[in-house]
Amino acid sequence: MTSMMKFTLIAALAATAHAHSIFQKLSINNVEQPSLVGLRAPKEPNPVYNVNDAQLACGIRGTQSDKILPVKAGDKIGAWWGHVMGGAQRAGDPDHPIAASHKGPISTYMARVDNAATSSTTGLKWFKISEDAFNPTTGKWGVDNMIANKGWAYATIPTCLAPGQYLLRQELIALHSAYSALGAQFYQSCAQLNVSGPGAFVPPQTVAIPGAYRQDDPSVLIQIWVNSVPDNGRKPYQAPGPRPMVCP
Ligand SMILES: *[C@@H]1O[C@H](CO)[C@@H](O)[C@H](O)[C@H]1NC(C)=O
Ligand SMILES: [Cu+2]
Repeated sequence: MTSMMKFTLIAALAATAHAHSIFQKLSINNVEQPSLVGLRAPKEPNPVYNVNDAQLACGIRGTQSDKILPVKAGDKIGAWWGHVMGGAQRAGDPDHPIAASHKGPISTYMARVDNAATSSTTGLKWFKISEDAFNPTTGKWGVDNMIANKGWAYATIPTCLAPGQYLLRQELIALHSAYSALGAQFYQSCAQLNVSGPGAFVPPQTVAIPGAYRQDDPSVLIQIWVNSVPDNGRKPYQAPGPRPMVCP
């Protein structure tokens, strides 16, 4: 084997081992925003593994926009995922928007902040607004739906929500190696939003992130491979954390 062949082989193996993803762009009612505008996002497509890591809130510290995006309660927010910053790593990249092996749920949370551009992520009170976990009838995970949507996963700002500034956190959990301790991969970025609207609802039930998950939660430490298929044996799967809020 020549050294170039060896290098190519090692590079290919490395790329396979690190076929991760970054939530790096937003849309508001299907209007795309420029890359990273209004976002706090990792620079590299690497996940958080430890559910007690402070970076579970908004991802591995990377870029932080100085923009706060104006949205209305009821708006449809899109999160766009790409294999590396910018999207595909190369033409025909099979691991863009994420490797198909990375089965798991996609959940969206929000937390009220005083200033979405500058707020710390420590001590925030998060509530879930939507989740796309797993359909045991079809065997499709939230990640499968995101891939079918060319990297987009959506959530709607609850119509009843009190106006104000919020961080919106979308989390993708890849469960393909979650059968062993610290095997689940947590990917997330946070959008900086200024929500307007007639609502007044302040969700009474909130969680801390980190804090909401345990490393041995049955939805975090889980063998989803049954007979070599990553479909959880078609058994129901509940994403970790609280259920999404509902407007009164
Ligand atoms: C948020 O929106 C409200 C209502 O439209 C507006 O008065 C306020 O200036 C906005 N704040 C920021 C930081 O964009
Ligand atoms: Cu990965």
